Amino acid sequence: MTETIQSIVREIGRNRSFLVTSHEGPDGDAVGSSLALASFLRGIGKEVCVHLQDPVPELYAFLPGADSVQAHIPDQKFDVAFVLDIGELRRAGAEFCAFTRIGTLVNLDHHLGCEQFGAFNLIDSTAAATGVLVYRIAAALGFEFNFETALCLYVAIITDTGSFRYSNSNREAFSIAGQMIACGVNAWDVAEKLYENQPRRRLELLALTLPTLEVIKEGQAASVTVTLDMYARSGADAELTDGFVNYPRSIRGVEVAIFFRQVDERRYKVGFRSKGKVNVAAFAAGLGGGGHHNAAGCTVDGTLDEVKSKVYGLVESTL
Ligand SMILES: [Mn+2]
Repeated sequence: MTETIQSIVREIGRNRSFLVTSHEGPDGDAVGSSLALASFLRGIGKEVCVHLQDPVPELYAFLPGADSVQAHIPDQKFDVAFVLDIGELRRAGAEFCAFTRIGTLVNLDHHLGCEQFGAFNLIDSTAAATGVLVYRIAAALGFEFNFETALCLYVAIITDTGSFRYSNSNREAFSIAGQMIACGVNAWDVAEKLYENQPRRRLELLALTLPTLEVIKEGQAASVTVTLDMYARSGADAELTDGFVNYPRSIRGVEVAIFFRQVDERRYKVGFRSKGKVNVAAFAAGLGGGGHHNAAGCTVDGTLDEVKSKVYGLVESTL
């Protein structure tokens, strides 16, 4: 057990009330790791409040404890606050950042270069998900995982590893998933809830999006585009475009996929995905955004043609 985990275990042992939070626009790891930590802490008799500034996405509403997530922090003091999967503290939201009635701040994260804002910082970029760090803490305390905790941890790991396809799908991730299956988690039940449960309008939006495919730079880069007009025609919204960028990336020979998503008359969010050889964080940074080696994004103002020529220019001159 590392010294940091030992310190966190000690903090858990000698305190009673806990606040747990994660980032804006929570994904499967944010929700899963927060609820797993809450479930574990409640399981050992602690008082826990989970606060997320944005609502839990419909997709993760089946997770045990999802209905107890608070949009606002209750007016009380907490002995310990856990901040999960965040990269930088400001992503916890204005309400949490202004909240001062906290004894000890603990930071659990697997983002490379996460800020060390906690009294204790358990940061390990080799962990496939923040859920893995929650597992390590609970395991260090000898916690016997129940079905509820196991389901939350499994979802944290399966979503952050792209169903065990991404390069972070290491032995520890498979090992923990295997233990969670032994606790009663059913792989197909979870897959069905996460991936076989799409609203029809998502496919209708996808059907409008795929004809926008453009392949550039001798097949090394490809893009798709979603416009406000397509939302209106399909009845879908931006939340349902999650994963669309994987279609251009899936083409043989494509190293970089680009997703243009209109957010205003003359404003586009631009998402980049890499297969691994190209660092797309550099593209996003060149346009005022940021991100990781394989996933990054930025916002660019202009008409679609202007935005495309700016982005394509950068990609073509760099690739
Ligand atoms: Mn994560």
